[in-house]
Amino acid sequence: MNRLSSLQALLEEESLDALLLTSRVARYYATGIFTSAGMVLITRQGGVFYTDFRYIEAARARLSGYAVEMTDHTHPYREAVGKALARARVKTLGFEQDTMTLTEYHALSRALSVDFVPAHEALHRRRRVKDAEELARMEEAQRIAERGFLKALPLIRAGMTERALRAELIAQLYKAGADHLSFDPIVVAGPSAAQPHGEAGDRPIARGDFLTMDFGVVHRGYCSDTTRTVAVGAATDEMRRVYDIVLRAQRRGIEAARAGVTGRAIDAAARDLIAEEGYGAYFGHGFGHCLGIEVHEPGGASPSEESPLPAGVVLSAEPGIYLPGRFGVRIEDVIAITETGAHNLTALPKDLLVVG
Ligand SMILES: [Mn+2]
Repeated sequence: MNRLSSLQALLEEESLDALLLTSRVARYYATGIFTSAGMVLITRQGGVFYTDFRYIEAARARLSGYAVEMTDHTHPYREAVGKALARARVKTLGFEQDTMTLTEYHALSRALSVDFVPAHEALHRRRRVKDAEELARMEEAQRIAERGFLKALPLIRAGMTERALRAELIAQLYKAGADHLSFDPIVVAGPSAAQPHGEAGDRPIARGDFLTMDFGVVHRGYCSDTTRTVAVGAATDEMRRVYDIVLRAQRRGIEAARAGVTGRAIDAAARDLIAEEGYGAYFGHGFGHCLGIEVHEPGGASPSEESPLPAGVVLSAEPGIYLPGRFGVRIEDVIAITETGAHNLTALPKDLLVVG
């Protein structure tokens, strides 16, 4: 995927002469290749990919549309970019202020005689709208994660530790075709499941526990993210009631999602239902976050998201109820906003499953 012309359009919209991409993620977004080092400069005239000896062959072979320039000790990034900026008579340079270190910023701003303009938000507004290729990769990532999860499910036994189950789940995710994991899976049971992002520990999973598994894979550069809570052996009426509330809240939020609706409204649809059922104090995080090349990208559905979402935004739908010291439930799908509603990229069933 090559987004040179799309990023040149961003220059136009933001009244920038050029854009300097320094983060690994933004370089990938611009060029479709991952490198551990490099910079991408976008000007109105074209794009240049700067990298070092380790990546130069791959970059020359695989990058179309961009000029490729090698940097080294005698021709460092700052000098190479500086020359290009002078040639293109750049006055305003957009940069990624949220990921650049202060050291890098000081070095660049001393070396380059341009105005540095924060461009992180504009870049993210563009990145959050996914094209058909990105949506296809994300849907395939969900499928891979689901296949792995379904292979791990029958391995769950009362008496095994959260840590042991996490190891099985990781193995199954890779066997199902994951390139990488979006994050180390969260596997928490019983009272630990009341901590939304608890760490898998050495406590054995017990009969009667709720068990929450939050997992994701990376497929061709794009992340999946899924959470399911299952009951081990048995579930009390209260557990079933709480599960049902979370599931209805999730469906309510997804039903509220469509282009033009704010993240706040989507969140509120789910949050209000949970509050009406008396558990408002136990849903302490947002309904969902954007994701794509990164598993957490800026924006999503939470009380602070007050601008309307455009079609193509992909976000998680993951309400939860967490009762401290007792149990927790979270159900997470990933949805893509469309003009008329939301397309659910997740195909896993959501009815309460009793396993083990
Ligand atoms: Mn998530």
